[in-house]
Amino acid sequence: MPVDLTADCLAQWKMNDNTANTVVIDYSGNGHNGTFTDATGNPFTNQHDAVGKINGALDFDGADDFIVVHGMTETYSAISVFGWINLDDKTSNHQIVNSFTRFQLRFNSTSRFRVVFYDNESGWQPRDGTTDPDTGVWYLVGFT
Ligand SMILES: [Ca+2]
Ligand SMILES: [Ca+2]
Repeated sequence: MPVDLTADCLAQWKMNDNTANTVVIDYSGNGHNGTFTDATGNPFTNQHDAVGKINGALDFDGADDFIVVHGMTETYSAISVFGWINLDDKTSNHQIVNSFTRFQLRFNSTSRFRVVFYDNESGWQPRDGTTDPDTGVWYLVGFT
Protein backbone atom coordinates (compact mmCIF):
# COMPACT_ATOMS: atom_id res chain seq x y z
CA MET A 1 0.00 0.00 0.00
CA PRO A 2 1.60 3.34 -0.96
CA VAL A 3 2.46 5.78 1.76
CA ASP A 4 0.30 8.90 1.72
CA LEU A 5 2.74 11.69 2.45
CA THR A 6 0.61 14.09 4.42
CA ALA A 7 1.82 17.15 6.22
CA ASP A 8 2.36 15.02 9.33
CA CYS A 9 5.04 12.83 7.74
CA LEU A 10 8.39 13.74 9.30
CA ALA A 11 10.56 11.81 6.87
CA GLN A 12 10.48 9.09 4.23
CA TRP A 13 13.64 7.43 3.01
CA LYS A 14 12.93 5.19 0.02
CA MET A 15 16.52 3.92 0.02
CA ASN A 16 16.49 4.10 -3.78
CA ASP A 17 19.66 6.18 -3.73
CA ASN A 18 22.20 4.76 -6.15
CA THR A 19 24.68 7.53 -6.90
CA ALA A 20 28.32 8.42 -6.37
CA ASN A 21 27.68 10.37 -3.20
CA THR A 22 26.53 9.71 0.38
CA VAL A 23 23.11 11.43 0.22
CA VAL A 24 20.08 9.39 1.31
CA ILE A 25 17.14 11.45 0.10
CA ASP A 26 14.16 12.29 2.32
CA TYR A 27 11.04 12.34 0.13
CA SER A 28 8.79 13.96 2.76
CA GLY A 29 9.66 17.50 1.71
CA ASN A 30 11.07 18.26 5.17
CA GLY A 31 14.69 18.11 4.06
CA HIS A 32 15.81 15.34 6.42
CA ASN A 33 18.33 13.85 4.01
CA GLY A 34 20.61 11.31 5.58
CA THR A 35 24.32 10.71 5.11
CA PHE A 36 25.51 7.18 4.40
CA THR A 37 28.52 6.34 6.55
CA ASP A 38 30.93 3.45 6.05
CA ALA A 39 34.10 3.87 8.09
CA THR A 40 36.10 1.08 6.46
CA GLY A 41 34.53 1.02 2.99
CA ASN A 42 33.15 3.27 0.29
CA PRO A 43 30.22 5.30 1.70
CA PHE A 44 28.73 6.20 -1.69
CA THR A 45 25.22 4.82 -2.02
CA ASN A 46 25.99 3.20 -5.38
CA GLN A 47 28.38 0.91 -3.48
CA HIS A 48 25.51 -0.25 -1.23
CA ASP A 49 22.73 -0.54 -3.81
CA ALA A 50 20.57 -3.65 -3.58
CA VAL A 51 17.25 -4.93 -4.87
CA GLY A 52 14.57 -3.69 -2.50
CA LYS A 53 11.02 -4.56 -1.62
CA ILE A 54 9.98 -1.44 -3.55
CA ASN A 55 12.56 -0.40 -6.18
CA GLY A 56 16.04 -0.17 -4.71
CA ALA A 57 17.35 -0.69 -1.20
CA LEU A 58 20.56 0.01 0.67
CA ASP A 59 22.74 -2.82 1.94
CA PHE A 60 24.35 -2.56 5.38
CA ASP A 61 27.26 -4.80 6.35
CA GLY A 62 26.27 -5.12 10.02
CA ALA A 63 29.65 -3.77 11.10
CA ASP A 64 30.10 -0.07 10.40
CA ASP A 65 27.51 0.92 7.79
CA PHE A 66 24.75 3.29 8.89
CA ILE A 67 22.86 6.42 7.93
CA VAL A 68 23.03 9.55 10.06
CA VAL A 69 20.24 12.14 10.00
CA HIS A 70 20.87 15.38 11.84
CA GLY A 71 18.51 18.21 12.70
CA MET A 72 15.21 16.39 13.24
CA THR A 73 14.06 18.88 15.86
CA GLU A 74 10.31 18.53 15.36
CA THR A 75 8.34 17.84 18.51
CA TYR A 76 5.59 15.24 18.56
CA SER A 77 3.26 13.66 21.06
CA ALA A 78 2.93 10.41 19.09
CA ILE A 79 5.01 8.81 16.39
CA SER A 80 4.96 5.85 14.01
CA VAL A 81 8.20 4.40 12.65
CA PHE A 82 8.20 1.69 9.97
CA GLY A 83 10.72 0.18 7.61
CA TRP A 84 11.16 -2.73 5.22
CA ILE A 85 13.90 -5.01 6.54
CA ASN A 86 15.62 -8.01 4.95
CA LEU A 87 18.10 -9.74 7.27
CA ASP A 88 21.07 -11.78 6.11
CA ASP A 89 22.33 -12.37 9.66
CA LYS A 90 20.42 -13.34 12.79
CA THR A 91 23.35 -13.99 15.10
CA SER A 92 23.91 -10.48 16.40
CA ASN A 93 22.04 -7.31 17.33
CA HIS A 94 21.23 -4.85 14.57
CA GLN A 95 20.02 -1.29 14.91
CA ILE A 96 17.26 -0.36 12.47
CA VAL A 97 16.26 3.13 13.66
CA ASN A 98 17.74 4.80 16.75
CA SER A 99 16.60 8.23 17.95
CA PHE A 100 19.09 7.95 20.85
CA THR A 101 16.88 9.81 23.34
CA ARG A 102 13.34 8.43 22.84
CA PHE A 103 13.21 5.13 20.96
CA GLN A 104 15.10 2.37 19.18
CA LEU A 105 13.82 -0.14 16.64
CA ARG A 106 16.17 -3.06 16.22
CA PHE A 107 16.69 -6.75 15.63
CA ASN A 108 17.85 -8.59 18.70
CA SER A 109 19.96 -11.75 18.60
CA THR A 110 17.18 -13.44 20.57
CA SER A 111 15.69 -13.62 17.07
CA ARG A 112 12.99 -11.03 17.59
CA PHE A 113 12.41 -7.51 16.39
CA ARG A 114 12.51 -5.23 19.42
CA VAL A 115 11.27 -1.73 20.23
CA VAL A 116 12.90 0.07 23.13
CA PHE A 117 11.31 3.34 24.19
CA TYR A 118 12.16 5.82 26.90
CA ASP A 119 9.62 6.35 29.64
CA ASN A 120 10.29 9.38 31.86
CA GLU A 121 9.37 7.41 34.99
CA SER A 122 10.77 3.95 34.22
CA GLY A 123 13.63 4.60 31.80
CA TRP A 124 14.28 2.39 28.76
CA GLN A 125 11.55 -0.19 28.20
CA PRO A 126 12.02 -3.09 25.74
CA ARG A 127 9.13 -4.76 23.93
CA ASP A 128 9.75 -7.79 21.71
CA GLY A 129 7.78 -8.86 18.67
CA THR A 130 6.55 -12.42 18.32
CA THR A 131 7.83 -13.20 14.81
CA ASP A 132 11.03 -15.21 14.43
CA PRO A 133 12.07 -13.81 11.05
CA ASP A 134 13.80 -15.77 8.32
CA THR A 135 16.85 -14.44 6.53
CA GLY A 136 16.37 -13.34 2.93
CA VAL A 137 12.71 -12.38 3.46
CA TRP A 138 11.29 -8.85 3.53
CA TYR A 139 9.44 -7.78 6.70
CA LEU A 140 7.63 -4.53 7.34
CA VAL A 141 8.57 -3.74 10.93
CA GLY A 142 7.67 -0.81 13.09
CA PHE A 143 5.73 0.62 15.99
CA THR A 144 3.19 3.32 16.78
CA1 LIG B 1 13.15 1.44 -1.98
CA1 LIG C 1 31.49 -1.17 6.01
